[in-house]
Amino acid sequence: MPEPRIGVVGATGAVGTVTLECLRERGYTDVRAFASARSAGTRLGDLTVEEATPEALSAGDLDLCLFSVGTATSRQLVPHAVRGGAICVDKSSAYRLEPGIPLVVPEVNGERAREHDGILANPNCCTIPLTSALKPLHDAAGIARVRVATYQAASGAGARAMERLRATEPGDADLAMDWDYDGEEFDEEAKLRAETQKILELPALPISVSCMRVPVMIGHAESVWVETGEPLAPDRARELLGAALTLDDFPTPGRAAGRDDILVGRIRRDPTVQNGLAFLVVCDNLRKGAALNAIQIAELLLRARVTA
Ligand code: NAP
Ligand code: 2RA
Repeated sequence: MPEPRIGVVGATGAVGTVTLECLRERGYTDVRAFASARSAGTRLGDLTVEEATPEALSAGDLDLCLFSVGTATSRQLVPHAVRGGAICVDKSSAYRLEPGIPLVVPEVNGERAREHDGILANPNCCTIPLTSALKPLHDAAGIARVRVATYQAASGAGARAMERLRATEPGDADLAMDWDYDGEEFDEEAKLRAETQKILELPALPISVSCMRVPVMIGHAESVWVETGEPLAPDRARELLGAALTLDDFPTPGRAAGRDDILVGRIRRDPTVQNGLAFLVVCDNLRKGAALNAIQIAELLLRARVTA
């Protein structure tokens, strides 16, 4: 198969720079970097950043576009890249809940990727580890209810937020809730619930979410409480979770940062409910939470092209 011609749109951002790194690590060489007019002409290693205009993206010389720009910019630019013939994997929330657009975690619902019509959506960086942990538990015992508390790193809010954290004195660091608030919940909480329901194909699954930004550079952690339909012993849950994720007694963002796998630990009974389990999942939000998952989605399609 010829080397895919890949455009990374949002290449100067927190996710975009890691996307370029992951592509390099995986041996892709025909890669172009796109960002706004502000960054056009700047250098990223041996790449010169191009402006992501409708004309450039629709020119017909890209097979795959990996978008990590804001939601409004994705809505504006993705259709042009599709028109030019590229398959687009979008990491914003623009398309995630649109009917007919696959929202994919390869290890959870990779088979859905083939149903695309040019656009595939990459889930929120908390949804990817959460669904990766819930899927094997659901397959074994059925999931009846989920409660989640997140501890999300500054890099989840982008490159500028990382700079702000670097400039913060340790004694001044604080928790934050920097998402849109509707008076009851943050949009981040609604996204995590709705995306999880879509990926697991459990639209009525009760999920209660509470999100928090913590002064950590990389790595989102989530405390998860699950009620299963059938009893599931913690030892059996550990076997199931260990087969899908990486067991770690006390996973932390520091231990997950820079890794491609999802860590899971503190697996125990939740004695406050019937059939209750509690555990902690942690992953690098820029890698498996964003850049890497999107590349893995694309690889499902590239592989399918080779075997077709
Ligand atoms: P970021 O660090 O702020 O980067 C934003 C990128 O978008 C920059 O490269 C920026 O280019 C580019 N951009 C902005 N306006 C543009 C325009 N009009 N045309 C072309 N490019 C434009 O943000 P990020 O954290 O990488 O997040 C990017 C997207 O991924 C967001 O939708 C976010 O929700 C999603 N996401 C992020 C994470 C995470 O952990 N950070 C995880 C999952 C999903 P300039 O440098 O030229 O401004
Ligand atoms: C966050 N989930 O951490 C988002 C990524 N943009 O805020």
